[in-house]
Amino acid sequence: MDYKSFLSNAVSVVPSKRQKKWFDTEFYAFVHFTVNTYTGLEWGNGDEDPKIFDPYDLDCDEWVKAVKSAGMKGIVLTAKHHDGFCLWQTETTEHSVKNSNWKNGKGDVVRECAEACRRGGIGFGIYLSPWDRNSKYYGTDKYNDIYAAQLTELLTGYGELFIVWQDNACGEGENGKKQVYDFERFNALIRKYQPGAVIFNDFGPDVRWCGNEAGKARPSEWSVVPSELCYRAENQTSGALVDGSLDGMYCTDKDIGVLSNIQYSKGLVFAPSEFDMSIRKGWFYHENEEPHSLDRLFETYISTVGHNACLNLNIPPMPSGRFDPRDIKRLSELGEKLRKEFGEPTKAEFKKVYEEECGKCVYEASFSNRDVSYVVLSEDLEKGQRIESFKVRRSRCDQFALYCGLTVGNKQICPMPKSPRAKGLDKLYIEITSTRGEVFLKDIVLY
Ligand code: FUL
Repeated sequence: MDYKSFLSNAVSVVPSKRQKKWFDTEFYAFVHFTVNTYTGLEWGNGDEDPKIFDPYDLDCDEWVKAVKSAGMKGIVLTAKHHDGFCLWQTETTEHSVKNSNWKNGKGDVVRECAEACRRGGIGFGIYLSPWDRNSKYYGTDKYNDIYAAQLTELLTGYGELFIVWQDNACGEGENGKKQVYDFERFNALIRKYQPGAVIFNDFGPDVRWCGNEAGKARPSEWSVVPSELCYRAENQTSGALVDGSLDGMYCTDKDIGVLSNIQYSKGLVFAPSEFDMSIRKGWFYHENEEPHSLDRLFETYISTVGHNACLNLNIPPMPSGRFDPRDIKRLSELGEKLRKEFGEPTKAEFKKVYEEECGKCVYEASFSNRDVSYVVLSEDLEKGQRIESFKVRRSRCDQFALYCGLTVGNKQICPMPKSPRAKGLDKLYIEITSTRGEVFLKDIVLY
């Protein structure tokens, strides 16, 4: 394939409807809750007594209120973690809320959480761990039937889901055997019962893992990635230049979607990244852990939601079933900070100007005189992700850029210098310094 066709192939890779909707969700909450909340473990052994699960003061409306105060638009609940304990009234196992004393064994955390999300007008999603340290069938074909049945109960019993989160952690079975998960079958069930939900998995189809649990983004976070990595994605473009060259690629690699990789891939897919991180050190509640500082959370927001990805921030409930007041406070501080920084958008009028001499694309953005703290750029993803690098300048020939960036994608938040150089402006220039094709910005918004 010649270079020109290769580039036009790369920009032809576009998001599905469900991926676009997911991008709009931007920021949502993980809720890790199971028997670990009562044992202090991060990975339960699977032999925990269901009776220890007793969220006597559970209030999912409080969860929803707290996550909304931070501007989050959904909750993803661990319906079952690696220990195998099910938070809903499942027919598939005795290892569930049914055998706890909570609400005389009649409680259902999945239902309470789903209904509270519905009441609060935010999305609801589920995490269902394929790794199950309780099931005696783990490591056999029968376990895949059980997992499929659990998934079906969750997909059909709790209304619309916005995401199904598949954890790839795969440990030992009772007999030392590892399970070969039948993801093809599981994903077909999700598509059948919840066609609007995105499927998160390290390897696609819809949303990929960013590669760490610390909110650390790559300098360039592409949504168009080699199909060797997200091999479960549908709609792969063909276009192998070198067959099999990237087969060892993994989500933790330093570069994923950069030209030097995609040029030598078997094909390309649209698979944007999600950052999952906990508000504290652990995924489950440990009383002695403190929430991260407001600055750390705010910076993580900028470098994830503002870096062509979504942020899934975990808030672990306490044994009572309530959120810790320290976390509630931090969430509301974060919401306040986000409203302060991004509460008053100014949409710029913008037009494309071409510099004759080098054919480079520059956007001129005009707005009424203001001090600029952030310039937020979005590409029209219907036309594919294209921009490789850009500079924000206050005038066409200013030697010093206010900001130098790489990818744009769904949303790129560019913090401006705090110096007088970003004050009292009524024009800005976005100079596209490298691109995979003609550029289509969708929005330039100033704060
Ligand atoms: C990992 C799990 O092992 C952790 O316990 C946690 O659930 C995290 C979100 O995914 O793979």
